[in-house]
Amino acid sequence: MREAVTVSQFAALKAYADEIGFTEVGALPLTAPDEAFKAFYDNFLATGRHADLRYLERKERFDLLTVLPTAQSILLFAYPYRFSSVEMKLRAAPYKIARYAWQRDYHLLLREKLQHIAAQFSLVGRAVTDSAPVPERYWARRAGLGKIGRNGMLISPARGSYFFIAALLIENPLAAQLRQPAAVPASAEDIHSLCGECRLCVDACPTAALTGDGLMHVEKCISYTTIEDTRSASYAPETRRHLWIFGCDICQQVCPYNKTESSYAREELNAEHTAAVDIAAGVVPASRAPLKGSVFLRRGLQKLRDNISAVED
Ligand code: B12
Ligand code: SF4
Ligand code: SF4
Repeated sequence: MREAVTVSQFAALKAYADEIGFTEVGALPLTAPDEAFKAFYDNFLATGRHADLRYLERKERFDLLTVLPTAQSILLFAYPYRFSSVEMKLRAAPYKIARYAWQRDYHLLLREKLQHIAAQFSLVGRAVTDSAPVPERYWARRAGLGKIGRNGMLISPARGSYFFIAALLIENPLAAQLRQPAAVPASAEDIHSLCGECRLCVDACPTAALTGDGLMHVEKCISYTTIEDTRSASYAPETRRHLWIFGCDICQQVCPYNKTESSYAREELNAEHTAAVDIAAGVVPASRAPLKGSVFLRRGLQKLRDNISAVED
């Protein structure tokens, strides 16, 4: 049995995490997701909302032990990625690239950071950020990192939604004082308390992808079309003028929770990748080499070219 994470160790871990850019940290003993979530998720799949994202059908997503069979606990982290320097470039760019894509690939960046944290506090485990079958918003919400908004984003009432979620599954148990009872109110309550009557995101979505209940029709979302869909993007004329060629931030841009100073990350933590600057200018490199270390690499050059053509047609 590994040593338990104590209250003082967790406080020190949070302080260290803050130094390296994480704004929130939550901890949960390993447990199964509640039945309400499972039913919700099954319905999401049964109604075909997930388009052709077949990996979302993997039922291991309900069982964290498939990710780390010896796990005892899960630590959840929020890592903000909105930088004022990028805001300026994005405003001036002829083609729009989602904010998250302007920096080093977050899979690499955050895995390194979580490994640092694990090493610093002698924790044994596995770092995950969209790299294993884990429903991250669900666990992060349950760990208290935010609430689910009408746009489906996990939103911190204090800091908005421009943050990644990362998880560290660990073999270490949590001290009794850290084993807070996990209250899991229905996500509909989140929208009620967070959004109230606001529907700005739903009204702003150019493809009517959002259904107003925190869910979306994935195949309609520009983020899906420009990143995940293996076919060439084809846009309706009214959508083209928005010029998003890689991801989409419209339903976050309009959200009042992202209108505050505290939705920005500390500028010194910006790990900007130069590929974004060129692509946002409409220049796709001739080879894959300049994309190394960026989120564009996995999508390939042809997909980028196709996305640019799709908004120009
Ligand atoms: C597939 C995927 C996509 C797909 C589909 C998105 C979707 N809404 O399902 C596409 C390509 C469209 C996409 C787009 C984006 N994505 Co994405 N995506 C994922 C991925 C890999 C899986 C999501 C998933 O499981 N979807 C299935 C649905 C059912 O689950 P969900 O929307 O994630 O969460 C719902 C449930 O958790 C539910 N819920 C939560 N708690 C509870 C409790 C109960 C009781 C119940 C009933 C329900 C419930 O509420 C949520 C909203 O409905 C995750 C990473 C991961 N491994 O989780 C990232 C992730 C969700 N994406 C992320 C980001 C940043 C984006 C974009 C902003 C990127 C961009 N700028 O283009 C957009 C945002 C679009 C939007 N409005 O959601 C972040 C979100 C961070 C945050 N603060 O919420 C994640 C977590 C990646 C990460 N590690 O940071 N994404
Ligand atoms: S990311 Fe863009 S297309 Fe997708 S739901 Fe939000 S506003 Fe609509
Ligand atoms: S824009 Fe309004 S409705 Fe949409 S998530 Fe933000 S507060 Fe909620």
